[in-house]
Amino acid sequence: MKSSYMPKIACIGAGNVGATAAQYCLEMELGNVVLTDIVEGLPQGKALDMTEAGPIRNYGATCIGTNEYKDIEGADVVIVTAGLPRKPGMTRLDLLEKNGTIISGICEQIARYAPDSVVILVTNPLDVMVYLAYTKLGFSANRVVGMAGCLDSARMRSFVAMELNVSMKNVDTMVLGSHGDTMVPLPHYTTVSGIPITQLLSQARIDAIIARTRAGGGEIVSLLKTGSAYYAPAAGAARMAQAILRNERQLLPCAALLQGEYGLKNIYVGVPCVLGANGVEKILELDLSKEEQSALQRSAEEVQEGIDGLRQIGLL
Ligand code: A3D
Repeated sequence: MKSSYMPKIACIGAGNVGATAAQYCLEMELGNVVLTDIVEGLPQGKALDMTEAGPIRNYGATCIGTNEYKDIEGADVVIVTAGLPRKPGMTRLDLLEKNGTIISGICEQIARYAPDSVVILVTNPLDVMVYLAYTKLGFSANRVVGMAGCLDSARMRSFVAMELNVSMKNVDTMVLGSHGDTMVPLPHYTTVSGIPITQLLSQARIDAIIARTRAGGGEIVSLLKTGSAYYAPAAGAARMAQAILRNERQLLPCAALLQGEYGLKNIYVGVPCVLGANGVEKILELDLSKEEQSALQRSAEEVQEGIDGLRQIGLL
């Protein structure tokens, strides 16, 4: 990317997560934003509203809303949040079919109009949808990445900071695995200004933080009653976009394609990744305890079940 070049970010899905990600990208001055949705007027209205906030919030990038995929042409980063949440009465397979069909259609358009982009998937079930996107896009695996670990580790960081009454900025964590009940938070890689939390908190308090992190999405849903979290998920996606667009080589937990790392093959699951201009520049293999390694294995098995489900319904 040339240094004088204004990057282009396409946000596909102008719902809660997509529109909030667009807003963060504008506020962070990451580039010009194109907000896309199938609902007529929705992306146009939100984009105009965000444009009108620019003079007050002091950002100069443009934001346009559209129902036409041709407008994402040449995007450097594409953030995909289009999809449905699981509704009452819907099975996991129903959701796979609905969101899988949406993601497959969107990937065709991305491959056509933004063939050089790095794609950040957010749609659930995350690890399965990012694998589907990888197969449909035909991009190299480093350019297709899923956002979940940034969110899960940000939740854990917040809970540790609340527990110790310290700044969230001092807390670092690493959460591996799939986005869901089988995620693998790593307490011995969780520190406060370099001090492992195992020296600062009792095992019981650490266990409570891990349980709250695993249930983090559900906690927000039960408070909101309708809808699910979107500020922190959108912040995670924008953070990843920043690392890519500014070639920061930030070490962040992301869903990446594993080809033998952690003993896993041909599967997307959350692992520590160096994110830069080429997307996933490197996957780091951490030393895991026996329990953590088998927890990661269980997580991968859950993702594999989803991938098998996609095959069952003919989407793969
Ligand atoms: P919501 O506010 O309903 O927005 C989804 C948007 O997608 C709606 O505006 C739809 O009109 C739009 N849409 C549907 N089909 C298409 C299509 N073919 N092309 C373009 N747009 C389309 O949902 P949300 O923003 O709250 O959540 C979006 C997705 O992100 C869901 O699948 C969530 O489960 C998922 N999510 C994932 C995380 C992770 O951490 C992985 C966190 C939060 C939400």
